[in-house]
Amino acid sequence: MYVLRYSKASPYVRKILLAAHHLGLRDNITLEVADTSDPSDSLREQNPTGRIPVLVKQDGTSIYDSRVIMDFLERQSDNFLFPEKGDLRDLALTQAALAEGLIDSAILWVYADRFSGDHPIPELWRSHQLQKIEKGCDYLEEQISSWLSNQPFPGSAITLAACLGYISFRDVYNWSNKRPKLLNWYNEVATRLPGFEITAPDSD
Ligand SMILES: N[C@@H](CCC(=O)N[C@@H](CS)C(=O)NCC(=O)O)C(=O)O
Repeated sequence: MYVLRYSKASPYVRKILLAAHHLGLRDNITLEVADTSDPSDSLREQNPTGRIPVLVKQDGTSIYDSRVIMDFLERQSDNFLFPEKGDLRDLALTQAALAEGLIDSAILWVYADRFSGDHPIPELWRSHQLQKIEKGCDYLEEQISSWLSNQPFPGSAITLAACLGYISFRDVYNWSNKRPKLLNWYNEVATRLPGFEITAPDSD
């Protein structure tokens, strides 16, 4: 049994849970809520950066970040998240990296408010992040047809599903507006991933 330090709202945690569903490993993972804003949470002993997800293995060692956890889980299963080698692996990992980059920008957009204290929200910083999200979504609208081969390697689709779900959940950006191909991909591919509904973000 593995322990996943988690929060239901985290897109990186959702990525891990969707991967676990696909790999048939969800029942091997116990969830333990982590409070990333509490310096006394044991999370900081498991990951000095205080970020989730962290996976605690059976021998008590902790691994992070989400990419390392995905790689570890994939090795515990007979199913796959990414092609094993070659150009297809490079392509799938790059697609996942794009979705991760957009998640990073969405999180930074959210944190601009959360960590501005008594100061006004830094709009310049927010628009800097929004531009990346907008550009990324434009690119996806053009390229999403190359992501359609969801099976048997859904690693990049899982990451993009978590990304778009989070952008909507936090009301960061209306990514589906005037992007029919991306919306269609979300409805036809993302929502059909095993565990899609049960992993949806619904709280802090
Ligand atoms: N590159 C990391 C990013 C993880 C991350 O940023 N997690 C957020 C929650 S979605 C977090 O823990 N934030 C708390 C903080 O930055 O202090 C990964 O892939 O796991």
